[in-house]
Amino acid sequence: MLTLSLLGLAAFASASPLLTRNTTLAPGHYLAENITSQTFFNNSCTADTVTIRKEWRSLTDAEKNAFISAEQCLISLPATTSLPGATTRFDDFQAAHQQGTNTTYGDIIHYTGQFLAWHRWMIHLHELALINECNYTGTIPWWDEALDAASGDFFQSDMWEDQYFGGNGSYVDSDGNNCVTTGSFANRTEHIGPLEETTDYCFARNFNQTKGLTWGARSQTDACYEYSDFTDFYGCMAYAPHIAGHQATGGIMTDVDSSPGDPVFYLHHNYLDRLYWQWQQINPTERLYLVGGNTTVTEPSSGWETMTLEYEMNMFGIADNVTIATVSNIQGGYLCYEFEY
Ligand SMILES: *[C@@H]1O[C@H](CO)[C@@H](O)[C@H](O)[C@H]1NC(C)=O
Ligand SMILES: *[C@@H]1O[C@H](CO)[C@@H](O)[C@H](O)[C@H]1NC(C)=O
Ligand SMILES: *[C@@H]1O[C@H](CO)[C@@H](O)[C@H](O)[C@H]1NC(C)=O
Ligand SMILES: *[C@@H]1O[C@H](CO)[C@@H](O)[C@H](O)[C@H]1NC(C)=O
Ligand SMILES: *[C@@H]1O[C@H](CO)[C@@H](O)[C@H](O)[C@H]1NC(C)=O
Ligand SMILES: *[C@@H]1O[C@H](CO)[C@@H](O)[C@H](O)[C@H]1NC(C)=O
Ligand SMILES: *[C@@H]1O[C@H](CO)[C@@H](O)[C@H](O)[C@H]1NC(C)=O
Ligand SMILES: *[C@@H]1O[C@H](CO)[C@@H](O)[C@H](O)[C@H]1NC(C)=O
Ligand SMILES: *[C@@H]1O[C@H](CO)[C@@H](O)[C@H](O)[C@H]1NC(C)=O
Ligand SMILES: *[C@@H]1O[C@H](CO)[C@@H](O)[C@H](O)[C@H]1NC(C)=O
Ligand SMILES: [Cu+2]
Repeated sequence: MLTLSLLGLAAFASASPLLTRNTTLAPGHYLAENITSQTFFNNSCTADTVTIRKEWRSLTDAEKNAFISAEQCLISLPATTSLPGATTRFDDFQAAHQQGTNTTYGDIIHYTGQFLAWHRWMIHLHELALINECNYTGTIPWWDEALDAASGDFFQSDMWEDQYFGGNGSYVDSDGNNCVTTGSFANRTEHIGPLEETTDYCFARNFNQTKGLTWGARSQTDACYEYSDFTDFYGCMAYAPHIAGHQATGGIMTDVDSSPGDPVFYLHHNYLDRLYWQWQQINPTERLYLVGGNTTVTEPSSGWETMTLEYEMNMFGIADNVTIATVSNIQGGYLCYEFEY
C-alpha cells in the first residue's frame, strides 16, 4: 500500500488568538460570520461576477449530477498536454501534479511555500476546464471534512453513494489494490502512477474511519489557524487537515504523486483552499499576501532561493505560469470566487 509521506508538524509557535470564535455554530461554521463573510473584491472581480463554491451537500440533485457528468466528460476528452501517461483531459491534471512532485527536484508543490497557492491554482484550472470544455455551469464543490469528523462517521456524506462518487473499494486485485466497483467512476483504469510511474492499474480506495476522525477533526484546523507565520501555517495545513481526506479515503488518494486520479481529490483540496482562505480572512492585512519558505526542498547548486509573491508557479503545459500573488486573493481578478460558508 502506498503511503503519502507526512510533513512533520512545525514547532507550535505561541500565537495570540485573533479568532472571534462562535461556539454555538455547527461544525464547519466555527469562525464568526463577520470574519468569513468579508470580501476582497479587486480589479475585475466584483459582487456581480463572484461565484460561490458550495459544500457538496448544498448542491441540488441536478447540480450534483451535473458535476459528476462534467468530470466524466473530462475523462472522455483527449489530453491536450503531452505529459507522460496522460491520455485524457482528466489525466492532464493528474500528470501535472505528478510533474510537480518529481523527486528529481524534490516535492516542490507540497514541501515549499507554494503548496497552498499551487493547489488553489490547480483547482481553479480544473474548474475552468469543466466550464470551458465540458459546458459545466457550476463551481467545484467542497467536502466539509470537519463536519463529518464531528459526526463520528467520516463517510456520512451522500457524495459516496452509488449515483455519485461511489464508495470504498471492494475488489482486491492481484496487485493488492482495493479497486472501486461502485459509483460513477467504478472500474476506472488509472494511467498515471503509482507514484512516479506511468502504468495501467485500477482506481482504488481503502476507507479508514480512524484516520478521518483523527486528522479531519475541527481541532486540527483550529490549531493551524493559530499560526501567524506563513511557514508554520502551511506546515500545519500540510499535516492533519491535508492528510485527513487523503489518508482516510485511501487507495490512490494516498499517492503523493498521482492522488488526483480520484475525482474526490478536487473536493478535498477545495476544502483545504477554504481553510486557507479562512485563515487569510482572520487577519487579511497581514495574511492576504503572505508567503514564506524556500522555492526548493534541497539546496540547488545555485543556492537557496526564498519563496516570494513574484515566484512563478508551473502547471506543466495546462496553463501559462502565474505568480503566487496572482492567486493570493481569491477575489483578486484572476480568481473570483467565495465559499458558501
Ligand atoms: C453565532 O451563531 C449564532 C447561531 O448559532 C448566531 O445567531 C450569532 O449571530 C453568531 N454570532 C456571531 C458573532 O457570528
Ligand atoms: C467581528 O465581531 C467581533 C465581535 O462582535 C469584533 O470584535 C470583531 O472586530 C469583528 N471582526 C470583523 C472583521 O469585523
Ligand atoms: C488589487 O490589485 C492591485 C493590482 O492590480 C494590487 O496592487 C492590490 O494589492 C490588490 N488589492 C487586493 C486587496 O487584492
Ligand atoms: C458544449 O456545448 C456546445 C454548444 O452547444 C457543443 O457544441 C459542445 O459539443 C458541448 N461540449 C460538450 C463536451 O458537451
Ligand atoms: C465493476 O466490475 C465488477 C467486477 O469486477 C462488477 O461486479 C461491477 O458490476 C462493475 N461495476 C460497474 C458500475 O460497472
Ligand atoms: C522527473 O524529472 C526527471 C528529470 O527531468 C525526468 O527524467 C523524469 O522522467 C521525471 N519523472 C516523471 C515521472 O516525469
Ligand atoms: C474499506 O475496505 C477495506 C477493504 O475491504 C476494509 O478493510 C475497510 O474496513 C473498509 N473501510 C470501511 C470504513 O468500511
Ligand atoms: C486505520 O488506521 C488506523 C490508524 O492509522 C490503523 O491502526 C488501522 O489499522 C486502520 N484500519 C484499517 C482497516 O486499515
Ligand atoms: C531555506 O533557506 C535558508 C537559506 O536562505 C536555509 O538556511 C534554510 O535551511 C532553508 N530552509 C529549509 C526549510 O530548507
Ligand atoms: C514556469 O515556472 C517554472 C518555475 O516554477 C520555470 O522553471 C519555467 O521556466 C517557467 N516557464 C516559463 C514558460 O516561463
Ligand atoms: Cu498535491
